[in-house]
Amino acid sequence: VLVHGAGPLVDTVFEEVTRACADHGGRARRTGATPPAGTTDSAGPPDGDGGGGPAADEVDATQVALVLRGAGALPAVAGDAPVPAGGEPGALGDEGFLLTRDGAVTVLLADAPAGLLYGLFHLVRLGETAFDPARPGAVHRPAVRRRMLDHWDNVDVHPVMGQVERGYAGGSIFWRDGRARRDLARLRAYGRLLAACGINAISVNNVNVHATEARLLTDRLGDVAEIADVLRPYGVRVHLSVTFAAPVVVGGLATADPRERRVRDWWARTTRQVYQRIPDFGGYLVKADSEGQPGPFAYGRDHADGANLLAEALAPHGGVVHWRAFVYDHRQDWRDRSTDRARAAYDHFAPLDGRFDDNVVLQVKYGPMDFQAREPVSPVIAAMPATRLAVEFQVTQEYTGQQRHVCYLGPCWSEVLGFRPWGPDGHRVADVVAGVPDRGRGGDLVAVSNVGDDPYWTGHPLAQANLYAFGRLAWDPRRDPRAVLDEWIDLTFPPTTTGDPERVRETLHALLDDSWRTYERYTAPLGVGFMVSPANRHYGPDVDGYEYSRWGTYHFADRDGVGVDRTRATGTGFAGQYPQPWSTVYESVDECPDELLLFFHHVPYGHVLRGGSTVVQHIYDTHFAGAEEVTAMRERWRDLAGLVDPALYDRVGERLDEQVRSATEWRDQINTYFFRKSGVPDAKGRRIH
Ligand code: BDP
Repeated sequence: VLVHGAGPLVDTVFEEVTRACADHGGRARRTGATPPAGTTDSAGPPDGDGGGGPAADEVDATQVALVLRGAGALPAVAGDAPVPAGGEPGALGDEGFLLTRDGAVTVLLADAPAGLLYGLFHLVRLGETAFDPARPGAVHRPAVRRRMLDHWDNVDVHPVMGQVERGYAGGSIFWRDGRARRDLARLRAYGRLLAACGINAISVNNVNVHATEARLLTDRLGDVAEIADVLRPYGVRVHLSVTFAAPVVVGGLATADPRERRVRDWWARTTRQVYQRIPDFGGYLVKADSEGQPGPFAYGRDHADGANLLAEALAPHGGVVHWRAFVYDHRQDWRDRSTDRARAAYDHFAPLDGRFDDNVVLQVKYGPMDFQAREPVSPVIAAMPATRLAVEFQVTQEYTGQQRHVCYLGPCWSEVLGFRPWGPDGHRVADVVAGVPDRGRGGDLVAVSNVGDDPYWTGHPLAQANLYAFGRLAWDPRRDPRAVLDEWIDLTFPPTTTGDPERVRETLHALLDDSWRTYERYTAPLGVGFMVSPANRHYGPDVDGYEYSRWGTYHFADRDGVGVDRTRATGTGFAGQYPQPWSTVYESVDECPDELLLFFHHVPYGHVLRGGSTVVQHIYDTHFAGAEEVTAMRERWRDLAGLVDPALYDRVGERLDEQVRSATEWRDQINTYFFRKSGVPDAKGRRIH
């Protein structure tokens, strides 16, 4: 295998190739490591062959060449002919690559080092088939330029949220008890994992910025720089969550008002220092005027003023600000039906379209509420064509079983990305994020990370599939999530490491494939959301847990019916935030898709769904079915006894036991609740307590 090119990322590629050759046979060669005169990147080691290119016999033996174009003369890989140029130099872009063949040689070309890195992982995914002479050449490029994970990691252990807010995989890989962990080997392994998933940016601390984290921007910047240094060779740029009040909290100013000269100067100066230490720093992530975080409202300014303040400081250095649209009144009066949390992001941000600087990315949760298992797609995504948007997913399973339940979210994200806000002939959400004239300026895909210091990275070993799927769908949102799942299974449980590979593959696929819909069946019905336990940090059922509280997350169940009237005609008007045809579809109780009925409408229990059954009967049926499916999953896992690693087998088994218990609890509480409210017995005569 020949690796041709210079720089830290190409070094990473060479290391990977060397490692693979050591494991599977073959020999790794390096050329082009000395950058051509005039370039400044001299981080690569000297050419493996002493600088002159491979000797003739080695040339003939080359079977695979990974070549960075522009890194000096193209090497010869077969006889005397150089590798094919593969089209216009530069055409492959910052991260793209071309996989082709030159006679007997498999050739991977890239125009930038990151392309070579992603190409390498592509080869790994393809395995033997990469070398099939019949494989047609193909260019690969990511659909979305920034594919980012947000870590909600605290530096200090938070008294309520712990080390990682909504973390279900142990401690943080970055921080412990107020200090940087400096576990560089683990960080390196993490960089490798991220690159293999196609993720190229992370933020390293919680969006809720507490006192110690605020200092990461200033006197604790060295901790961030260290992480950036380790992740750089994997093509991952580091971002930081900052508090809007930083000029006051760590800058010693009396104000953080965006219109004040000294505030702007402070951000400019501070940001310059950040870039001196971390030249490829990604930028800032801000949760402002949301759930108690400070923001521009305190100074009578709006979110565009706030975001542009930071954007202005970052612009000279090429950085971006991710400004979150998760803004709502978290002190609502539950008796007041005229307010609606679902409306809030649109009401705040849609009027600001066109006012954000070019390096502001408005980060919008995929649904209007808060990462529920089922929500309509946020109408903000269709309302801001002049603004860069990032759609935010939650890989960490706060509301989807907290990594104790198997819940493969690929199909959920794929539905969101494939949703067409302007109807069947219009663009998709994925197009808006990728950038499309008149509809979206192009932005990012972002997700809250599910990774911690757990030996399996994600607590539940099967939750790794979600991390992988996020990265892969961000690279190519049109991919079938089931194919992505199979890819993950093949990479994580390679045939050589398991007994009976076919059975392992089938069982894992069966367990994960429909698990999101299974989860939906046994939890809150028909898109109504929540019903989770406040006392138990959103784990397990508590139907009325949030019903009479300030958070704006209500289902309005009474003796006659359930659901939230969000119509224009009689409700909160949220349905009117969508373009046609969806605003009409959602407005109509007859046209609204069943799975979202209770998100948009308050209906009697006897209301007949499009699917044919009544609302209350549907609730009973899905809850019995969901819990049964989990029991079947538990049984099915036993098929793998002795076929996969025993520790992994036990870990998954324990969690499935808990999922059976929890799904049964959900079933019983939801069914009993609606039976008691409605007085309607189960048409199939099943026992409801
Ligand atoms: C909610 C979480 C909370 C986060 C918030 C956010 O419960 O911990 O701080 O989202 O996204 O889902 O800012």
